Parts: sequence; C-alpha cells; structure tokens
Amino acid sequence: KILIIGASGQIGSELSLKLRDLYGNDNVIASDIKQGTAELMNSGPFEIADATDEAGITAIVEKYAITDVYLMAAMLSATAERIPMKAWDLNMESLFIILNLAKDKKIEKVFWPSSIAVFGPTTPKNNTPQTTIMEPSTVYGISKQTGERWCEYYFNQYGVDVRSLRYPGIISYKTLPGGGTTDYAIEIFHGALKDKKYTSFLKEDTALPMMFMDDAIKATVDIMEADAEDVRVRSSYNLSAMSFTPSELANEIKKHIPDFEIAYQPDFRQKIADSWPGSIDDSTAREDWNWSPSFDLKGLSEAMLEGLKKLTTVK
Ligand code: VAH
Repeated sequence: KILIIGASGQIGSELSLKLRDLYGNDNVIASDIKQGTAELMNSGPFEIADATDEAGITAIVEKYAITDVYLMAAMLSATAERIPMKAWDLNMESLFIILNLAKDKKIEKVFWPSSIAVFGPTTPKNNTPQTTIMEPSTVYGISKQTGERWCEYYFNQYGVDVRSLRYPGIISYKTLPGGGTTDYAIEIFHGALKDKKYTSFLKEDTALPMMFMDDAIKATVDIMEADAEDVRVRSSYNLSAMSFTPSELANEIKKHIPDFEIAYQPDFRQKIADSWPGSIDDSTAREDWNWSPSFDLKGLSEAMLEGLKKLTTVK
C-alpha cells in the first residue's frame, strides 16, 4: 500500500492520480493538511494529516499497512524566504518522521523530492554536474541539501531504501501555483488565456531548468520501480528536460496567441532565480535507470494551453 503525504500539492495531486491508475485506487492513500482537487478526493482514500505530526502519520501507516511513502509536502522557495523557521520545520521534521519509520522497518521504501535549489551562486551554472559545489543561498535550498545528506546517511547506516530526484521547475495546469520561483512559467499561461498579457516577476533572460508535470511524474515512477542496485545515487539525482527564459517562453506562446504581450517587473524572486543553475546535466539518471523526458518547450506549451482551455470550459 502506498501513502502520499502532501497529496493536495502541485506534484502530489497529479502523482496520486497516476499511482492510482497504476496500482489501483484503494492501494493509494492520499493525505494532506487540507483537501485537494475534486478529482483527487473522488478517486480513493484520503486522510487529513499534518506531515510534521509523527503520531498522526504513524497511525495512518499502521491503519493501512503502508509499505511505500512518497513525501511530497514542503514549503517552496519563495514562501520559505518569508517564514524560514516554519519552512525548515516542515521540510525537515516531515523527512525525519518518514526516514525513522523506514529505519524501524515500519515501511519499506521512500520517495523524497529534492530540487535544483540545492545549487547556489558558486555552482557551475551551465550543464550543472551531478556532483559539484553546492552552497545554496535560500532556506528552501538549504533544507533540500540537508535532506539529501540525511537520505544518504540513512541508506548507508540503516539500509533505508530512500530514492530522490532534484526536480527542476515543474510546470502544470491542474493546480494553481504555490509559492515557487519558477511558477511564473505557470502563471504566464493563465495570463495569456485570460488577458493575452502577463507581467513576469523574473527578468527576460533568466534561464532556468524546467519540466512538464507528466515528465516529473514519469521520472518519479521510473526511479521507484527501478531495481534497488541500479539506484546508485542515494542523495538525489539531477533531473531535467529543458531550460528556457521568460522571453523564450513568451515567444513560444505567441505562436498560439499572436497578440500575447509580456512585461517584466523583477521582484525578490529574481535573487532566488539568479542563485540557481541555468541548465542541468542529468546524464547519471539516464545511465543508472534509463531516464528520458518526453516534453520539450513546444510540447509543454501545447499541453499547458490545451489543458487550461479544457479546465476553464469544463467549469
Ligand atoms: C520553486 N518550483 O520554485 C520550486 C522548485 C526549482 C524550483 O524547487 O521553489
């Protein structure tokens, strides 16, 4: 049985649906501190739970005889800068609860997401290697770097089968953006369809590693289904599909909406974005467990516009 913590979030909500498709609705228990989309709530078991509540999480694990946990709850980069201690507590306490459940053999396997936010201003910016200088300058990045070290420690010391991916910016349409610095690349599609215009909070030439949600879900399923001995990296794998700047994304949208207009008003999130790599080398993931993305910038833009149009007409 599978438990997803943070199932109402951007990745959690789509991951829950995919895992229910793959393994059966009643074998995938979704949990979060708040309810999720109707699609999520109507497709299988849901438990309200606080990811930092050890007793509550342990009770759910025992109630359903959970074997695999996907810990998708976290506070993202922009929000974390505003409430650092709350972000640290949520991002770290939730991880320790799950790692200790695995150490105590109450669960067998863990997925925990890291992020390209583990890299900082001193990291080589282009085609950032799997192993390199990591001096993250954001609370979110520090929590993800620390989390990676603990995951590797629990694997080496206690044999905990925890697997992790350094997600790039993930672009999707089924939930509203939630406090991420890369979320301009989601908001822009809403603006394009609604008002034919968008004001970007990042500068036009800010290149960031990005991925369409379906590829992020595919990578998550692939690494969790890989043979344990193929998962050689037990901190976290670099992962990517593309890199683009706000102006490149705007030009792609203009192919569909010719009179779309973009403006630029960088805010505090520019500093966060400037500390991250422009592009990622994910060759280790490709070598170890056969990773390969399916969506490029063209495919992402088509999928986002199609998906949002379907959602709005449905309403
Ligand atoms: C954020 N979407 O912007 C997340 C992600 C690499 C970016 O970690 O905080």
